[in-house]
Amino acid sequence: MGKPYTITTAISYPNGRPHIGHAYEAIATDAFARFQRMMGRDVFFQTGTDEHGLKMAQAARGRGVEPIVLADEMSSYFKDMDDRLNISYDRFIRTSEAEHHRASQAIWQAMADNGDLYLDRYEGWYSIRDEAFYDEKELTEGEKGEKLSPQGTPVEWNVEESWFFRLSRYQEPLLRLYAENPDFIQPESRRNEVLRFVEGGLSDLSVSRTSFDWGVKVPGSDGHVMYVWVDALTNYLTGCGYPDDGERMARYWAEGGDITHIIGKDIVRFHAIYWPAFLMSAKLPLPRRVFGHGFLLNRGEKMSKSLGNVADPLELAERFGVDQLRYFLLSEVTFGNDGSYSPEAIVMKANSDLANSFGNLAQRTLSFIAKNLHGAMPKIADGAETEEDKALRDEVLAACARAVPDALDALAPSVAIEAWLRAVFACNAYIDAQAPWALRKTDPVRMESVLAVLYEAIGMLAIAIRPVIPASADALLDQMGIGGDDRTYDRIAGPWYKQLQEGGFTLSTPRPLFPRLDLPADEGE
Ligand code: ME8
Repeated sequence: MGKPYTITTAISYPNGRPHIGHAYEAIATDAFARFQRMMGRDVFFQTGTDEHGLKMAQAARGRGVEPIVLADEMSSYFKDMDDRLNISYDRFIRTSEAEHHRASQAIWQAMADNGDLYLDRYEGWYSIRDEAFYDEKELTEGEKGEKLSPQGTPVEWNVEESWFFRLSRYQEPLLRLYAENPDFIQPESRRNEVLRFVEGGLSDLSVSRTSFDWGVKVPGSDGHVMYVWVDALTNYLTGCGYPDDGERMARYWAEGGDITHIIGKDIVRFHAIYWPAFLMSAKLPLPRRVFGHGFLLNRGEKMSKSLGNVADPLELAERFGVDQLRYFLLSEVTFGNDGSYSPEAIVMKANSDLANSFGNLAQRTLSFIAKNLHGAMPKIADGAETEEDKALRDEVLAACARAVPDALDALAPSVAIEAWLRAVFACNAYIDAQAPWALRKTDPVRMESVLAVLYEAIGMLAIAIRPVIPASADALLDQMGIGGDDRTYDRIAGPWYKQLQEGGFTLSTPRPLFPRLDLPADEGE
């Protein structure tokens, strides 16, 4: 096994069904996890649901059920979504699990032992929708003069006895952390926001509630449940074996470990400020980086239940295909920026890049081989390789073995896909220029060389794009006879092609992978 690599999504509130924003985060994180596995890393990928807190308690009350009943039902939709979208998580965690309660109580105890928790009275503003406390100075005014959080959600005045975490103690250690690890918060814009916030001073944080009981019990303090974010953030440790499984912790949550949190931009404050402060207090290792991705907008507009424009990711996947949706989301949106989706945009992208460019390249090359060479692997005669052949091979190899992995390692999927697509275009230009169908009569030896160059290039392209469109890429690789062990970045250059030739592999008539998608005429009005 290679070096451990831990990667997580946020855990979602299962107070409703998953939306496309949840799918986006899961898909991006999945592509990174698959990529690292293909690099030989020992990957642990965790996702799940965040089931405690007032928001869940209220949603359950609204339906007249116990919170756990709502959580059981809704959490299963999130898991179904992940399974349907081919999300290769190693662990789907639910914060209502006993194991997670134990981890949360253990980190609480560790923070208490460090002298960072004290009992006091909380008076201040709280947003149930954000499950967040806000300072008076952060609030804005709504249209009717009501107070709103910086996220635009309603806030209420809250007074209760509460445990406090001495966050104020951590201003200097946090600023040092950011200074010493410039990549801790990404992208840059998010880092600047956090820096400004922390430089402005940190107040102690209320970390328990007494007005409801749907949460993790505070050890030794009857009537208190933990503030939902304390237990939610701890989910990352639970999955890594905290507090009992030292071996697992040493593997996936170690000092200097390669630990990445992928989250949305609205919850960067919790992950980049509270979370490292809790971990420092409990004397636990810190993650390596927190990436705050952008928001998905429906045709440029914020999604909301009241606007009725919240897209169901499963409906989109059903209609356009899982890999088409994955490809669209990862190529269309620069990771870190907001992005917009619409059925037309998905159809356009899937048709132009997958059906017309890559799919067509594979389909016409492979069916030509199946038909004209009876599926036998084409060969390049000794010394017959031309400058054009070499140039294409070099270009495709550079994209697939360097540009794509470099970009995926840097959490830049759209950059990876751009490099990949340029290599696909180069193959299409090559096939048009070499015109193997014309060579069939005039120069069959040269025709075989051209087909051999293309076969190898298509194989490399299929391997390189696996993290993004795993099912389609694997279906193509299956057809091409390229085995599982060869589907990694370090074996992209072979010797698989040579082995196929020597082993006498024969190609069957290929099945098309990417049907051209149509949009109903009345769509998008
Ligand atoms: O925040 N586009 O849960 P959540 C892209 N339970 N991403 C979006 C999005 C959109 N339109 N809307 C939401 C929570 N997200 C907490 C997390 S982690 C210890 C606890 C992202 O269900 C959002 O930014 O509201 C977050 O990363 C994830 O979806 C879950 O959001």
